[in-house]
Amino acid sequence: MLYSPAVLAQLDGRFSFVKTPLVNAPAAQREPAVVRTVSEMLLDIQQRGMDAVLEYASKLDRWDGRDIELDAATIAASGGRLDPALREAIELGSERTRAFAGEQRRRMVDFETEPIPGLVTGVRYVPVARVGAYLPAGRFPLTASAFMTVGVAKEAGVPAVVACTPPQPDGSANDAVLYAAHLSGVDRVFVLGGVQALAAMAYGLVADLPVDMLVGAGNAFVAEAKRQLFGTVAIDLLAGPSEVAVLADDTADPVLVAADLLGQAEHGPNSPAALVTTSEVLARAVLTEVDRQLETLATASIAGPAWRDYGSITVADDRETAATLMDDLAPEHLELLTADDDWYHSRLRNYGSLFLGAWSTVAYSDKGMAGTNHVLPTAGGAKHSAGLSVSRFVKPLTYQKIAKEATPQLATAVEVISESEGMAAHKATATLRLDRLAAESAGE
Ligand code: HSO
Ligand code: ZN
Repeated sequence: MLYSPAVLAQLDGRFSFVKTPLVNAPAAQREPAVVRTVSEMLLDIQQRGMDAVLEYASKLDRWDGRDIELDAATIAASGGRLDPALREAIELGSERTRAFAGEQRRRMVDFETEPIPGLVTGVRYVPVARVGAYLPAGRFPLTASAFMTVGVAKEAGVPAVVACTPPQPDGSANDAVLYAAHLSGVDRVFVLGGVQALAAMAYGLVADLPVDMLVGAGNAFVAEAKRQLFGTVAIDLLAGPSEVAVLADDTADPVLVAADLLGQAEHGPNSPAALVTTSEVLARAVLTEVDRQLETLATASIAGPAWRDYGSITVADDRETAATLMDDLAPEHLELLTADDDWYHSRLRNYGSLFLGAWSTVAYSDKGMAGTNHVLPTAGGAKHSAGLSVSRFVKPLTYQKIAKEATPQLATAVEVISESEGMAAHKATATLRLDRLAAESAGE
């Protein structure tokens, strides 16, 4: 029995506990109209190149015909146009994010092993050569996205990282986003938004050559463009609406829990926020507290509908049940506010990023101050994937050096397997070497 009937009865029907106790985000948008529009645009851009890109920029973003590439001096000067406190905060976030990524990179160590004499196998970690980052600047500019994409790619060792960011109404780029990209080590920046930006990077219409990988979040069209360009390039992941889940017990402060739920519900009217708790008392208190905080929240027009339509509160009988529910939900962000945080930490396996303790909150990572990445799987994607990190930009390339001594064992076994499969040419590559070996020892 997962849910206390007493709680269910009193939660005024706004939360459909029993039918759909936890609500995943809608999967990355794949509405037919979006799919069609994006595929038409990509085809058009592929055929007509930069002319098509500029036409879309003018039509969709009212781009006014200036050079879309920003020169290095303009990028570098962006910091000077910011409020000093904002500038310092961006410097801290950039530094922290790169430091964490650097730690991870240093732990990806090339290695060699010699399973038998004469057979040496190894791994070399080689970064992809060219990355294109999309830096959104829509309803919210998400300044820290540049740390997460550009900065982490640079720390991974990617030689060329280019970025596109959409124009603001006056045609300029957002200075905070630009400064974040600059500190993150971006090589070139183009003021270009949406599908046309991703296509231009993937098809090599800007920055001389096609990129090998596209990263960064955006709206439904941007996500769909990445999905359709996957294969031509690699992508980080397909992010849907941002989500948060809180796992709390009777030791949690309902004021903090409510604030942290609304903290991500603010992203959009379809952003899920889920509370799973072992305490019925906390469940009631959070329900009341969310409504209280919404009364004065400046973004209540977004967070309110998100909470109403995608919010959920689930009362679990015990911590094992709570943990199982969370692993099934596999939320993008998961906060633990319990007396058993360490137990949950070792027990849970599905989440984008985990926040332990009442003093840790998602926004710290969102804004780059924790140093961890905020590009994370949504809509249950955490069951099979982790978020963006240096490891996504680095390919573990294998190699083998094989010498004479290993030949008898390898070649004989390969002959047998190839023979059984009917693969004569494979077999011949082994037989030839065995023959050479025999001839050499006969000649000695
Ligand atoms: N929560 C978003 C990232 C973000 N939120 C940045 C605010 N700023 C996706 O993880
Ligand atoms: Zn956020």
